Amino acid sequence: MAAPPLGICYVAGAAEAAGHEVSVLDLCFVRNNCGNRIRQAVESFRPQLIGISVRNIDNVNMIHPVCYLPDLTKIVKQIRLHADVPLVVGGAGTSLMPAQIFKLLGADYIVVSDGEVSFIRLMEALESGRSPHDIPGVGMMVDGRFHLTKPELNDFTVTPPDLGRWVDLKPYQRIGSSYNVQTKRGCRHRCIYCTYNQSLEGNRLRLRSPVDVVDEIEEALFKYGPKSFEFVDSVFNDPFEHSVAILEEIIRRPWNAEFTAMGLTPNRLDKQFLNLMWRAGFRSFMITPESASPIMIRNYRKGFSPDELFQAAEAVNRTAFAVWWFFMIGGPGETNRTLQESLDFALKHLQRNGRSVTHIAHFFTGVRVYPGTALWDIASRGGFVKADADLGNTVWYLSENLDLEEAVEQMSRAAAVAPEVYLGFDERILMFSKAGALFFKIFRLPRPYWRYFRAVNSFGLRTGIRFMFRPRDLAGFLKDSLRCQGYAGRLIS
Ligand code: B12
Repeated sequence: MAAPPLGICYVAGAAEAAGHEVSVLDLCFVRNNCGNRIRQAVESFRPQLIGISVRNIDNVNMIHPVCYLPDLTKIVKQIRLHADVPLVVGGAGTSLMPAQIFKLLGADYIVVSDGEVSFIRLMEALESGRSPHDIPGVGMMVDGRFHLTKPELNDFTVTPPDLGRWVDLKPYQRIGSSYNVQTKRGCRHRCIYCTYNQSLEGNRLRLRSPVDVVDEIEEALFKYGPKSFEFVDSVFNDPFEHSVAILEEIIRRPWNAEFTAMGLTPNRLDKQFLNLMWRAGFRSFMITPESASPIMIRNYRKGFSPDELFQAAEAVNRTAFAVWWFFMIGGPGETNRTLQESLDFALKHLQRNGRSVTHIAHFFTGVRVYPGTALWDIASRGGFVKADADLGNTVWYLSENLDLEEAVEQMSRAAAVAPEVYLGFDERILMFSKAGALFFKIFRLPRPYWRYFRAVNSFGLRTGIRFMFRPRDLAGFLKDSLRCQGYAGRLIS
């Protein structure tokens, strides 16, 4: 699921609008010769400053953990080899653990949270020989110690990112990626594990005018003709009225486009709203209840009631959307009973049974513990996370009341009868996603391509190959994987 680098495009656009000459080098599809590409870019552009966007530090998968930081350090080494200029690091990954990323990459400056204003002010300070240490959101070494000035979260009124102006969108479009659009910043939810309302976007909602958002979509549609657009807000349908205004504005325009969104809440996801989404051009979306157990919905502080969740599922079942549901197993208070409640919800409400809707019910085991979250405090109070813990080490929460062997059994039983149930373990098939994308493209199958997970699972179940590649002792494998990483909860020893 390659995502065009929206963040760096915002920053590039803002820097250019402030009078700087800017060039973006996208390394997403460069496999082995990053060094060459970096050298060529440096030689042709001769930058006076280089910024790196660190979006992901790892894949947040406890079963198959992949850390991207070693590759990143190699990239930084190459940059240092070819350019003797200040190096600034920004992006969501950086904002999650600024001091650690700063140190690991040996950067000169980092920018936390929104990049546009801080980056420009940083460049102005460097140009005029002033120290940028007091610029909001900027981190650097001061008197031998890392110093970070608290970010200021400005209103969301920046230059539209114009992705195709900065990066080649064709390779993204070839593998089915959408054109990403942000309609707001900030999240007012208080889910215990989440970082969005903290260093990433803050909890003050900063809404863009619906007309501006749809103007941006219209311009991109005519300039680059993407097959689909994806809203990348933390929660697309919150505030409800803002999302309604955007959908209505899309409907008012004379063109048609296809939309999807990452992150909807079940709150007020009723027949009327779904109908509006459909009329605007939505054919799929992701939704993140994380649990269907009343206890866990409360413990995670999800901000909706179990009834709202059931009603949302029933309303979705009367549509033809492709919907990817996310469940996070193992948070504080999770037991095998609460897990079963979530599985039963998937088996009862998220199965196709002759309906036209396609559900994927994705169950992840373990909850990533990020610094600054309420979950971090819970884990610290339990003595599982030490105040001086090495944050570069991934830490997972797994409830002490969850019997892991039994949990694996429960999930496997559900997956054996429902192709909709997709386990973290199944992410292995993503290895074949490029080949899959080619197949779907040749046969002109509708996007997003993840809607075919269900069909793939169904095929796997019928032929008996679904569980063939699973480690024989999945619970044991999980425990080993946990032991290799930092972890919290029952398995600490
Ligand atoms: C939408 C989203 C997705 C969508 C993307 C859809 C799309 N077409 O773009 C989907 C669902 C596909 C997705 C997938 C994944 N995601 Co995601 N995703 C997000 C989310 C919610 C928003 C990202 C976004 O586009 N923001 C809008 C842009 C404008 O903001 P931004 O990139 O942060 O950029 C701003 C600043 O960071 C800064 N900045 C950025 N770059 C730079 C560079 C410089 C030099 C400077 C100065 C500043 C700067 O300025 C920008 C403008 O203000 C974030 C969480 C969040 N709220 O940020 C997670 C998040 C980025 N995702 C995350 C992860 C882990 C993933 C996956 C690896 C999950 C998985 N196992 O598959 C994949 C990876 C996909 C990929 N190829 O990168 C993590 C990364 C953290 C980590 N541990 O690594 C995040 C932070 C969520 C989390 N806390 O777990 N994701």
